[in-house]
Amino acid sequence: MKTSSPSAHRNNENWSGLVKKEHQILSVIIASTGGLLVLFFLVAFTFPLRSKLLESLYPKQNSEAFSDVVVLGNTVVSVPIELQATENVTAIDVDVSVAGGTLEGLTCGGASFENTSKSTSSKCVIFSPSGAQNGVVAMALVKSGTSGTLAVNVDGNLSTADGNAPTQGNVYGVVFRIVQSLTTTDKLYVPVSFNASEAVTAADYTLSITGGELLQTSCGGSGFREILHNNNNCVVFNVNGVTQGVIGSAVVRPTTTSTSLSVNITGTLSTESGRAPSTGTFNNLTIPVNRAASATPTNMPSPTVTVTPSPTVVPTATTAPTPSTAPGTFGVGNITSPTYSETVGVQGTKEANTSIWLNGTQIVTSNTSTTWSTNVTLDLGTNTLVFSQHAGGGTNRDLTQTVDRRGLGDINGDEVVNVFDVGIFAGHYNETNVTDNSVSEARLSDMRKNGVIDVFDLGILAGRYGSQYTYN
Ligand SMILES: [Ca+2]
Repeated sequence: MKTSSPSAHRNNENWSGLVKKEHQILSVIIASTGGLLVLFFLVAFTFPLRSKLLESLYPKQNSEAFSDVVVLGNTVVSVPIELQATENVTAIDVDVSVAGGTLEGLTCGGASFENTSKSTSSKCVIFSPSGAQNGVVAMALVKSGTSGTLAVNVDGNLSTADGNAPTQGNVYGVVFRIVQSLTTTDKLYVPVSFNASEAVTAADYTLSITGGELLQTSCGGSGFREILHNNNNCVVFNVNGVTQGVIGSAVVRPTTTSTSLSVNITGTLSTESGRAPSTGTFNNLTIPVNRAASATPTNMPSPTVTVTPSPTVVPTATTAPTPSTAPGTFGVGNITSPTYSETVGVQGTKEANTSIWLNGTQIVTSNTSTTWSTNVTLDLGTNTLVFSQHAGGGTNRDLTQTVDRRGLGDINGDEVVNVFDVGIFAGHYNETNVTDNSVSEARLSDMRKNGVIDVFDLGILAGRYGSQYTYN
């Protein structure tokens, strides 16, 4: 028999409401792809609310006034596709085309937007159960040509939860001028990439620049989606895992006196097993600066686009143990370990007219029943539970169980929620039918304990990222 606390019931009700909403959104998507396009209103040319800062760095596609952000010719970069809207957008279809280069790949979804289908290599249908007004919703992997401009053009249909388009909103690509060498007046768009000997499912990296300054960063690409983004630090994950890829981008500018600009990438790569690949490196870049064409650059503040993680819910857990011995003899049901649960229900069997004790404290007074149950509160770390059956004055028997309780998000149990936990999580992302009998990595990735490892669990993991715990 399962037991749960009142707070767990409330949480379950909240989540079931969200899941219903998610189903409604999916229904809208299905209806629209079935031809009821009235549900989506084309807003691709609706004038956007877009910050001056982003406008200056990333002018919208088809603009006559091209940005002075440049990209080196014959270079593969990962380009963010951004949402800007006046209302919460819950569903988007995105159609990407490239001029002046080639589209090499498309990663659908951002931290708050989930990919639901990708009909072709250039299209995404994505949704956000909670809705969002802005953020990166996809990353295009593009290779620049040799001259002219590289334009990542995006057509998007946006829908709010009621099935209507937002009053104002759009999704944006980027236009770059292609250069062959860097001058001190250029703001250069550079890729962040890695190579590894094994499939990498998560990366946590930080950029630093020598001979120049960092103006802006984007996280994701090559199937990697942003999970966290703080200034020059990115945490990204890829459910499939790849041995190499472009997982982020940066806009950099050389100083007026520099003869070369270096992009230094430090961080950690993780595989699905929650450890680093045997060999894996980020690809640092050093780019010569052509001083002949230098001029005084204008000051440019550095904006960041941050995707807000979804809500955090602490699961209250229950276990439904099966008594290990037949009624009439003393037994303790198995307790799932490791667990995040602070309180677990324990059931067992006993002889009639006996009491049950836990670690020297009586938890069930002597009675005629041949079964018993109790709730046990766990400390973080290792809990040694010694259950005893007492008959009269003596102790009949001791049964010991060891239960490992971990802090939420610390899947591998090393007292910190970091990229190695994300790596394990990514390896189990989208799994269904997760139960107490599943492997512990899957059980601990299902932080809501609803049998499905999905974007809500990702939101919890993002909310706990960087947390440190102390285990006994
Ligand atoms: Ca950990």
